[in-house]
Amino acid sequence: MKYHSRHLGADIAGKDDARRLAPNPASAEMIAHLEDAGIETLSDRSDAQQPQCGFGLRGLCCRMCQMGPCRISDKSPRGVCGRDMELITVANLARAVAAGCSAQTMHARELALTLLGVTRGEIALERRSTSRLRDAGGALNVAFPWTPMEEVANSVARTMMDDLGRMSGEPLRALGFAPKERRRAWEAAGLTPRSAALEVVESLHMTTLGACSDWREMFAQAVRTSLAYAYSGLVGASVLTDILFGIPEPREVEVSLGVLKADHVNILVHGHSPVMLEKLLSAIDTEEIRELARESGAAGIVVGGMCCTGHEALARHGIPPVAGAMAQELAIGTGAVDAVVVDMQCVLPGMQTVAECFGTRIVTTCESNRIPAAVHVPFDPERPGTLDADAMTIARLAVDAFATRDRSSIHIPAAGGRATAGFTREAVLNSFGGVRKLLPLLESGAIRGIAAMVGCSTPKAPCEAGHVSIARELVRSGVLVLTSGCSAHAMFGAGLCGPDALRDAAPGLREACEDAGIPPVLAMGSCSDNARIIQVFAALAHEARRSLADMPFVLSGPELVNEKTVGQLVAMLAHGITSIVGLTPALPIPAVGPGLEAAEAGSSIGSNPMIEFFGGDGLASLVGARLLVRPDPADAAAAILDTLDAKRDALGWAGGTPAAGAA
Ligand code: XCC
Repeated sequence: MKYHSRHLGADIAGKDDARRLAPNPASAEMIAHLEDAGIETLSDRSDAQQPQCGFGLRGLCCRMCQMGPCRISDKSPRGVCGRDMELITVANLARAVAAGCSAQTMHARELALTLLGVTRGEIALERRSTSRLRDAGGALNVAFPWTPMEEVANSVARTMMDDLGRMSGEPLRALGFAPKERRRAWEAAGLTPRSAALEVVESLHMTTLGACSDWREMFAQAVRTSLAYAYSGLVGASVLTDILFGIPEPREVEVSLGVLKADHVNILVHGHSPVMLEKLLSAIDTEEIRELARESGAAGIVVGGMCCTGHEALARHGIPPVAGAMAQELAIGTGAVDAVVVDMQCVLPGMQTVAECFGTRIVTTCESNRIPAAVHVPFDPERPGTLDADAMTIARLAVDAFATRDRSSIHIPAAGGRATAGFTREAVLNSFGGVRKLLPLLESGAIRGIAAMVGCSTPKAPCEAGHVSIARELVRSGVLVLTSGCSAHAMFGAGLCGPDALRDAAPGLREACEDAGIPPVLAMGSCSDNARIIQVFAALAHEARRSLADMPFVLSGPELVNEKTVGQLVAMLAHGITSIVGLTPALPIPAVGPGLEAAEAGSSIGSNPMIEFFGGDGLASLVGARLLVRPDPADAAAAILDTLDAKRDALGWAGGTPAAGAA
């Protein structure tokens, strides 16, 4: 432990903890290796920042005008303008959601423009899924069964683009993908979203000085923005990616850094949008590039996946995942990586330092994302004419890097493993024989509940340890886990999606998963594919004829980092999914006011209007969910199980499965 944060009521990890406690042995080995080599990484910079600002950690500082910065305490309970704790914390939350929505909007925009380019014949891609396109046309109400597919594709892409960007106040068309029960609930609560752009602009407007003084209305705006994000952004990107590149099928792959090979060209793909990735994989597969690699003395070419572009590569091509976003420096630190091809988001500026130490070439492919020393080969979906040639340029550059780099300092951890991943809504339901077979497993208690485990990993915890220890306890207690993004990378590294993952599972869950031929932790893809998790939840709630808020489902985000994941958290709450979060700064459950003493003593339960709203009846009466903060993984697992059991009790469903080994 680096130190105990009285503000978070949590132990904050230091680099030593990451090295000792990282559940993925490859990560632990690389942290030690880079320390020995004197190369700075995320953990060093995190250590150097400690202790972090107690006001910032609780979302209590306001920098939204130039009279500040202001910070809230018992001594000064209002900022200069008069904003109080509630208004400041909710404004910080709303701005984080707006930023997250903006990022996802750019991701979905790239895909919508790509689909338009394909329909116009400007991009040499074939649409891979007619069924997803047909469904999207239906959900967006732009196609009849007899409408020609090219016309449907055009209408889907244009409607999605319009949902991202229009400034009029009409409701989001992509709400056609949402459960009807939720749409009614949002409408009744005044939470129906308009376009993503309008909701982002309105969030920035309402949070600027003197524009809104009612924190409940500001929170409602954050919810509308999160829903625009969820449906135009997450669902938009997930559906468009399926239409363009095909619906994934689960597949078993090798995982972790051990997939890199010292005598091969090693290329990592990193980011979120898979358009350049698809072209790059085709380029690497050409005789020209294979021959170039042979001439360079390479025994072959390895492509490894990082972050969410890694999930896209895994799900559709079986590319092995090597690391989540927060381990990107560790991957480059193997010294084996010839090129990292990055598109958009979660590309840490610090990776450049490590890349320079090893001569690794960084290639940026998104106009939004520039890195000073990188080679920039951008994909502009509005001018896609050079896409194929650009992909070849990148492939040649990676092979050239192999030929010219100093390869004397390669250190590839041997630790690895296997994982089954690439689950869609269809794959999850079909594995169990359909929603009609899966629901009775839930009703009987064979499966105690379903937890969505999502989001980033933070250096405040020992390198993915929060995700892994919670997931292990949930599986042991009979909970099926659906995961995505960097949480899924943590599960891969710890073997929780692998062939032995059922060993410690509760009997009911083990039997159900053995019959289905799946692990107890199902990796459903990138962060955008949280859309798939919502769809599984929605299918079960529909089959049970219940509200989503009634069902034994939870969200666990133990280490949320990116503003995108804050937006996803609010969207899940809006779906009635009670959420248990961990070491997350700037969330509006500050340990201040009357609850200060309890919070400082280490409890996350105090009493102030924020805690009462999010953890009590305020949010519950609005959308049917609660937000609980549990930084300690054991406390988080207990809160998840309590939440699931309370839902089961209210439904009158049988009790949960006893934990494995329990009497
Ligand atoms: Fe977070 Fe999404 Fe980024 Fe990983 S990648 S750091 S947002 S979990 Ni999608």
